[in-house]
Amino acid sequence: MNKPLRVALVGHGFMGAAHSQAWRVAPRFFDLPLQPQMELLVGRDAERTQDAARKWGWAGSATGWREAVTREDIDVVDIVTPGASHAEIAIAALDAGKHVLCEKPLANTVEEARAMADAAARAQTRGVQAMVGFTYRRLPATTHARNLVASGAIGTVRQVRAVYLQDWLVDEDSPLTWRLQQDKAGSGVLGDLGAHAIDLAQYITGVPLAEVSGTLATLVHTRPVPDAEQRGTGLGGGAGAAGTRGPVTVDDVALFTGRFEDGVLGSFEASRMATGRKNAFRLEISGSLGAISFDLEDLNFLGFMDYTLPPDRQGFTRIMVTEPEHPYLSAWWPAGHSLGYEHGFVHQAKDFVEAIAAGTAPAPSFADGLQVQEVLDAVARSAAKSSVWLPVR
Ligand code: SOE
Repeated sequence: MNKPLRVALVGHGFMGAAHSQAWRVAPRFFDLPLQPQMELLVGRDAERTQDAARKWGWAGSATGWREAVTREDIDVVDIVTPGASHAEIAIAALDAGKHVLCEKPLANTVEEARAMADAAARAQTRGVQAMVGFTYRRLPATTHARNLVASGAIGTVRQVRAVYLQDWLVDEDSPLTWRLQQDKAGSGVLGDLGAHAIDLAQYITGVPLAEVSGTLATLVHTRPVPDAEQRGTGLGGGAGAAGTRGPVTVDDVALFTGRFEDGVLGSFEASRMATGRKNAFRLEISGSLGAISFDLEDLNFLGFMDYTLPPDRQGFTRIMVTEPEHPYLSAWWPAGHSLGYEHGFVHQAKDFVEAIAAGTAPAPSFADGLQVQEVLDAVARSAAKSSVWLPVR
């Protein structure tokens, strides 16, 4: 039996379920160098946290995150709370010598993200690791896309198009959850879905964004305040308290263009108002020798176009990314059998455990998370200036 790696998870909403499943499943499918043990689940409400702990298989539960940070028998603190508490918990955990996995976006502000990256750098010198949860990097198709681009399969990257669309805010009476409150979530769709688009575009191209020009819109300005009992994902659904509406303080739609460090332009669109689009994250990268396209709603496939073929044979092919030769897949089902959304989280847990065991810095690091935060902040600052808007007449 490998040495145990004792995990505490802080938060038990939607991401709590995804991370719990990942910690449970990762050691069952992958031969890990350390054995994750699900020790402690932390939430605010004792009864609900206990119920969640029982349901997902955590050994114990607690109502204060400090228990996770101070307990000697905890090695990893996994943070899946709303962004407002990431910095405080992560810095305390790193300073206490715990490895930290933190959900995206890393923080609500650049200042918080910088303090977290500094704490992670300090911790690294003591062999303590920190990683931010940009989970979509860990899907076989996106990792394969990155490998293809790095191998030169599409030549020199010439253009990037990233679109991440959901529609759960189309209903004007969708409740005012934490995701719609700036003090809890930092920003709206920009930080929630835009952060994924930024990270994945930079990850697959291997080139950071250098400058951006953006615009944001809030289209429904008040929403029903949920009653205190409302639980769940923060994604709407469920009733708000009858009659009482409160202000939405974040963006519903975010659009921006970006210039990568090599001069390539990218267009980015993130929306919670895209009627009919449920979790439509599409990324297309055009190169001098070909192109790739990824679609989260069709995640077992990767679009690949070989521009070196004779014109009569050109076109996007759908690579079925389900073979043991593809990233992560040899641990799963026989060839041709597909994976889903949750597998990204399992692969994330696996990669994190391996980095901890090897004593190597995992990616995406908190420094990478800080850089994404800087891009988000630059988009918001650009949007606030509105300086590029010219009247048509
Ligand atoms: C909600 O918009 C959300 O759950 C995001 O917070 C996640 O990061 C994304 O994976 C799916 O959508």
